[in-house]
Amino acid sequence: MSADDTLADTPGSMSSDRFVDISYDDVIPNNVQLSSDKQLQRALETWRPKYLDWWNDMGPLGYQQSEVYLRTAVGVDPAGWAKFGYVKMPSYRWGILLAPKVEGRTIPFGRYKGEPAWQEMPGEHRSLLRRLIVVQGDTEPASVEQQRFLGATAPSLYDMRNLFQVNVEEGRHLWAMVYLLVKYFGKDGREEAQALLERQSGQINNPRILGAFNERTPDWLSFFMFTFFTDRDGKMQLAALAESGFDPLSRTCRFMLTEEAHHMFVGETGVQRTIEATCAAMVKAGIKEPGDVEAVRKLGVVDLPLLQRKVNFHISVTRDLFGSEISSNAADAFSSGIKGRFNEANLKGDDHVLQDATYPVTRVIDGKLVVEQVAALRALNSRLLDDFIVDCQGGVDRWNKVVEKAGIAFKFVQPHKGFNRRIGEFAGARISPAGEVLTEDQWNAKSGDWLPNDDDMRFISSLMKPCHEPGKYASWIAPPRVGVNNQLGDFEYVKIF
Ligand code: BYC
Repeated sequence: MSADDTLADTPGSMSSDRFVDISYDDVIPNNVQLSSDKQLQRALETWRPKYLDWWNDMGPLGYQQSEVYLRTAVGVDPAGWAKFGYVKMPSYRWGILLAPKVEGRTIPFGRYKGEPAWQEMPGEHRSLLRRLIVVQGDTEPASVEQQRFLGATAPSLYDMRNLFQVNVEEGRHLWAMVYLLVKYFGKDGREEAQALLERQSGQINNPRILGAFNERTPDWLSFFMFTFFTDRDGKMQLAALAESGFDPLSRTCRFMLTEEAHHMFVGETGVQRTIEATCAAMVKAGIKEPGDVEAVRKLGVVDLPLLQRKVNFHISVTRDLFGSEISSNAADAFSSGIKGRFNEANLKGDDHVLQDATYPVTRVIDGKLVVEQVAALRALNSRLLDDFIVDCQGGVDRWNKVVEKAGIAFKFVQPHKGFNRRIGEFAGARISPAGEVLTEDQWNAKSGDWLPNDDDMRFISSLMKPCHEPGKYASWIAPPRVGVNNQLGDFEYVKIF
């Protein structure tokens, strides 16, 4: 079936951005008038089979013929944008959905502030826009590749379903960026769309663009940490791009944020349920001391200090994704009206142009941490990183409540911003989680206490035994409080064939 056949107007449908002119049975749910856009159809007809090949080769290993209880985005009406039902993943209906157009929207920042948002490509900013869309697009398939092997060790069918939900939605986010590339960037857009399927996470010759997306996600704890921290970078970056003066990018990112929330939920509750299982096992065995690692591990749960080391690793790798704290790229993107700050349009108390403003940035100068006032335009990555750190804290506080309730004396903390960084102001410096600048020898003597070591990874790996019986959970993780779409405890989220 061609996109043309499948996307013909459906009887009774309404033709507007809000009410999508497709039925649930269509292959590509969309609100971009795909059925009447021959050029877009042609581009997608070429790209889609290659995408499906990529999904089969690099997407979840196994389970492709299983029936998975998935949500599919079918429209953009907040009251009913998604449908739940059993789907075989290769038949998932990856769609192109943009948040409804806001009539009269103006560019909220930069030198074009107050001018009407661009509905067409602003020619002079084409290459900057293309670069940002490509970087964003590259992360989406990368994360699917990183998570490819996890199905086999899922701690429950509920978790397995959540993994696959995240995977198909990252696939949809790739579609979202590919839509922008092929619709607005002509031949080079089509080439970039192809290249997004060719780079591979962790590959030496043609790796993914950003560092964190070439790391391994070898176990479920890494998956939960990734979806809590790294997907939250996704939230922050998408929110900054959602402010863009290029309206199609803004609308695309706004809708992606709807799905992103679930990914962070999977991460936050995944870590929380791990902590719950640990605390419950410790209380039951009468272990009060979180540092009694051997005794805790014998219970088949993850000790809290190891969880802190996982936090330290994932948060530091994710902080690198914000780029250099001081960046002329970020200044250009802002001044050009392409990428704003988090929550830009609602920020009070400045002119949204930032010509004369400054922002405090922590730097390493002569072996010391010094806070310097830097031109705010050049410090935008630093500011977004600070917003990210604040955003993370809510989840960390909720994790701590679980530990506190169990009466165990332990507190999760975010390490210092400069800890274990490879990009930006702190790259090359050795900084402890508490924020002391260290010598290389001091770092080498202590880093095994701060980052997961080989022994930790072996232990985590030993816990990764599949638990695929409906309603049952692996020893190291507690059941969720509520089922997906309010399903009951023994619901068969994945029918494995
Ligand atoms: N690794 O001035 P600089 C998500 C490069 S996650 C490798 O420091 P800039 C998701 C940089 O590209 C969100 N390279 O920083 C989450 C540049 O290279 P070029 C993804 C890095 O440009 C989970 C050079 O260093 N979206 O959605 O101001 C699952 C100098 O750059 C890294 C975005 O990131 C790194 N960590 O900002 C699924 C939004 N950091 O251009 C999905 C779009 C920097 O000189 N991207 N470099 O060759 C951007 O806004 C910016 O590209 C960055 C960097 C924030 C990434």
